[in-house]
Formats: sequence, structure tokens, C-alpha cells
Amino acid sequence: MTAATLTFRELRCTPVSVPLANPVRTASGEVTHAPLILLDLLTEEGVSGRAYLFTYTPLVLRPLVALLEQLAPLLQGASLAPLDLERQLDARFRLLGNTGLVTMAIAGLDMACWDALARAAGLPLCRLLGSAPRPVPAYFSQGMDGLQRGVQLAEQCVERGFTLMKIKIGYPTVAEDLAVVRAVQATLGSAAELAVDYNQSLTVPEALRRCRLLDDLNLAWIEEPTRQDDDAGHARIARELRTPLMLGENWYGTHEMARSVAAGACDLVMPDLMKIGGVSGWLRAAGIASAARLPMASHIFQEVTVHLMTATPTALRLEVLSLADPVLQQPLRVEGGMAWPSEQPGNGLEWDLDAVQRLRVG
Ligand code: SMN
Ligand code: MG
Repeated sequence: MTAATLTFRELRCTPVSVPLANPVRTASGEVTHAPLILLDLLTEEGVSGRAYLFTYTPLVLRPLVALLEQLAPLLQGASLAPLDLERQLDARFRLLGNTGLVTMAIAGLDMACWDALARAAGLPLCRLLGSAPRPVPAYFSQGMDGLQRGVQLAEQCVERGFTLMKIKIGYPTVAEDLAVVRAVQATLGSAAELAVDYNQSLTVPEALRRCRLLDDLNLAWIEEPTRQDDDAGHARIARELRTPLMLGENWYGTHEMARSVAAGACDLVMPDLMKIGGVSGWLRAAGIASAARLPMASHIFQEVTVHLMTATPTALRLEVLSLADPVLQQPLRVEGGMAWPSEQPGNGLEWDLDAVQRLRVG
């Protein structure tokens, strides 16, 4: 059997609600449990591809499962060719628009297809893509945890050997932002740099006011200070700052990335594996970043993105923020601030079926 002979047989979608050890509090909302859809793509040849989707809110778990279940029959008997599949499904949604849940569903199928192809070839995903398993510099990503908890997490960051930490800010006053940033930086000392994430919470005038004050603190980056689709606003903020501006987790498809990059909206990019279009979308995004010479970080989905970062010419850092660990047999290996892709065939995702049963919803 070769990878080319894989034929789609069935898609299994399992919605779960995963409690987070560290709830992700942001200035734009809190995530205490990760609503995930675990995908198992079965083939006639007996190989299965796995992936998971993160829906941010449980309100769209059932609609997204329903959409995936509508798409599955269209794939019946099709050979697993992710680029062909993507083209066919994109064409079907031309009038509706390939964004939101549609992009998420297509991306999930894409990720699972690439996993099945890698498993059938007996290769870790990174090798199938032309690179090789090697450690990827990572960063310790945390939420909006307040000063005391932020200092405790900074101590953990240093203990674990990370050289970069991210916290979320956007407190009621800029004085609170500055106090937390300064306390965390003092704890990190020379061991690690700090990045901050406003999660789109500021108006452009307020972002200019707050970021000008942050600009003297030698931060690694300032992320999404204003609404993610305001390219002109972000470009204005980026022009005014010395601190690099980071965007990307909310680009639906590489055309949105290309639009923001062309507008000069960011100095650094961080596509989200799901929203950018899965493995196929990520590879195109890596091409855009490389052509524009923009350093490229990742956004969650750490277990699969770590493979892709080894094949990303301008790879910057892998975000370590675990959403799926409780349902995985083997969480991502992270040591000394570095993350390792699985060397097993595929992307390394294997479900802990007892945990899945326990955490299953609907
Ligand atoms: C983030 C947003 C939503 C869920 C998890 C994490 C955050 C990030 O914006 O940059 O990772
Ligand atoms: Mg972010």
C-alpha cells in the first residue's frame, strides 16, 4: 500500500469539553474549558488520520459537528488528496464564503488527511513535508492572571527553561497593565523576554496611548492591540512603535494574511493552524511570511504545529498553551523551553479513549 492509494471511508466527530489547568482569561473573554471536536478520518485501507478543532465557545460545537457530518458523504470513495479536497470544498462554498465554521471544517479535514498520508507513509508529518524532527524554540503562553499569579507563572517559566513568556493584558487602566508587565519582567530577569497580548480589546486611540508607554519596556512583541480585521489601525500602531506588532491568530485563510501583510499591519505573524486552513493553509502562509521576510510564530494547536514549524523558513517560536492534553495519550514533549515533534508516523495525536468518554459532550 502506498500513501497515494488512501480512500476516504468515514469521518468520526467527537465533541469534548476539556477542563483547562490554567483557564485562559483575556481582555476579550475567558476560556475555562476547551470545546474541542476530535476527528478520526477512516480509510478503506485501514489507516486513520486524526486532528482536533478548537471552537472557542461550546455554542458552536454542535453546528460544527453537523457541518462536518454534511461534508463527509461528499468525500465518500475519494482518494485522500488534501489539496484537491480543499479546492473542491472551497468551490462548493464560493457563494456562501469560505470563512468561519466553513474554514474550520475544511481545515479539520485537511489536517486529518495529512495525518493519514503521513501514517500510511510511515513518516512523522514533518518528514512527509520535507523537513525532519528537531527541537523547536517555544514560548510559555499564559493569560490575564493578575500581578501575583503572573509573578508565580513567571517563576515557573524560568524554572522550565523558557526564554520567552507571553501574558495577556488590557486591564481597566494602563497603570495596571504596566504594573503587571513590570512585575513579571522583574521576575523573569535576564532569563526570559516578555510579550504581551491585548486580544483586540483596545480602540486605536487607546492602543496608541497604552502601547507608547509599553514601548520603552523592550517587549518581544505586542499582539492584537485592536480589532483583528483593522489593518489600517494596526498599520498605524505598528508605524508608531519600536516594539514589534504581532498579528495572525484570527486570519481566516491565507488571503486574509496576505491582505494584512500587504497593508503593513504587522511586523510578526502567527497564523492559527485551524483558521489559516490546516496543514495546506499553513504551508501557503509560511510561503507568504518567507517572501515578506516576516518571522512566523504559531497559535495553539501545538502538537501538530510543531511539525510545521520545522518546515517554516522564518519560524520564530512555537506557542506552548495546552488545550488538549487531558484527551491525549502523549502530550507534546516540551523540555528546556524547546518542543519536539513526535517521531511516530503521523502528527502524534492519539486519543486517551477513557478520558474522551469522560469528557464527551453531546
Ligand atoms: C488565545 C486566544 C484564545 C484562546 C487561547 C489563546 C490567545 C493566544 O490570543 O494568543 O494564544
Ligand atoms: Mg493572541
